[in-house]
Amino acid sequence: MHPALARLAERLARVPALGAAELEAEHVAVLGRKSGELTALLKSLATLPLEDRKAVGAEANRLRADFEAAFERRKAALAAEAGRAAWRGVDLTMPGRGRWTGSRHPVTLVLDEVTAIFRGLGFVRATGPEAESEWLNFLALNFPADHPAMDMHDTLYLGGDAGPEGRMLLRTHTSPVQVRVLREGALPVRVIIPGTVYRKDPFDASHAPVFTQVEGLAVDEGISFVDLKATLAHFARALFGGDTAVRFRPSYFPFTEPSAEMDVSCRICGGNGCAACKGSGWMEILGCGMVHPTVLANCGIDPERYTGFAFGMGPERIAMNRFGIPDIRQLYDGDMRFLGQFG
Ligand code: 2NL
Repeated sequence: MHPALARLAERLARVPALGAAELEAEHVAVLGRKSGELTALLKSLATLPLEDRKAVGAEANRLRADFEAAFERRKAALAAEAGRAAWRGVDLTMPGRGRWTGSRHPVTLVLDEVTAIFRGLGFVRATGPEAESEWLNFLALNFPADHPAMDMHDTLYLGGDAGPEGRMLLRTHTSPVQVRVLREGALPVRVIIPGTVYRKDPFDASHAPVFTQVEGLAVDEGISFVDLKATLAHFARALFGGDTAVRFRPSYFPFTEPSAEMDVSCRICGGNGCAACKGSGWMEILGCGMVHPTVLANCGIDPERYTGFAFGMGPERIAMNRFGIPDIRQLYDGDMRFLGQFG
């Protein structure tokens, strides 16, 4: 027997034990076009004596087919082994992690409901910037220049030079949007304004430095306090249920006269008095009033011809009351296990 055939047969027997890198090297060493031992043997057949050529040639060709098959098999076996190694330590009986499902924030749920109710009454949504001037946020709204809300202590001033309408600040309510709408002068106006507002408050169970407000405004000829009461009573019943009682208590805001707070019968106890309403049977949900004539005049509107009502409420408070959330921080500390429960 040709000595190369014997050596190659031994090499073939060792293929099933080779590692991945050795397998590559062995493939080159046996079948490589330039340096492969079997390739060299096949090339040398022409130089053999005629009587050997046929037998050696047949054996060499069989070896080539056997090597090719052995390399393929070993390669597949190594790939399967690597696949199994990747799963080692993975417990296939563990429950899956489940897909993340988004949900709406409780404040968004309330905001959407409130705006939808007013949309049904012909109000349109308006928005405006969160950085405003002293004029738009305070002075146009009839705040006296020495009002405590204007203090550095209560309002976040932005620094930098004062503009033609005073220093710049982060709006403390959404009312400057209403001033912008009124200044445009396209009357009558019925707007509902949801938005983020800022106050220099500590972040505690009942205050947040960044929170949400919804305000509404209707200005036209002949609007009276009756329109205010009927509109807001309808709103309360749409939001809290048709059997909700409402009451208006006198209040004070610089931008409305007269001013009132609207209470609704407590949804927890139905008005009998409980811990949630501190025994009163009522829950305060919004402030409102007839737009102060000075505010209309500041916006270029003739207060002798036009009147209007306005109101404002805090959706956080309504959401906390509706869902029984005791601490406003739970709405804003981003714990999705908590926030995922509502919408
Ligand atoms: C509250 C009370 C209120 C308004 C907001 C308003 C806006 C203009 C003119 C007059 Cl441009 N009024 N807004 C009126 C009454 C009350 O908010 O307790 N908000 C959380």
